[in-house]
Amino acid sequence: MTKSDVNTYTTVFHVVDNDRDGRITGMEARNMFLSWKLPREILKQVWDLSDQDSDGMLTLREFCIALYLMERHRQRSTLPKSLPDLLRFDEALLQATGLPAAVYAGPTWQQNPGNHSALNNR
Ligand SMILES: [Ca+2]
Ligand SMILES: [Ca+2]
Repeated sequence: MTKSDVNTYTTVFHVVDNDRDGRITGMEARNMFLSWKLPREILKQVWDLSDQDSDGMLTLREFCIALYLMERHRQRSTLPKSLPDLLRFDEALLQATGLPAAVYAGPTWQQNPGNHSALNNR
């Protein structure tokens, strides 16, 4: 996945996320998914592959994966049986959305705004 892919997907994400809660529900995704005119079972497979925590909603990260899989399917008509590690740890995607675990570690580094030296040390 390239950075410009991720940028495009992010733009689509914000359009599709009607209530702006940062998650795409099945309802929100429906029209966009249908506009791809893929068979229903493919859409279901794409959704299941992308929804990594199976909460029935897609985060930005999961949504990027979904769009990527649909584009890939359109080009080559194949879907992976399970999500390849290559995609799970895709560099452009991680840069844009962070590691999945970072979601839960959110507040701790806001408490130390002055302590960025370790992060900035290149
Ligand atoms: Ca939403
Ligand atoms: Ca999810």
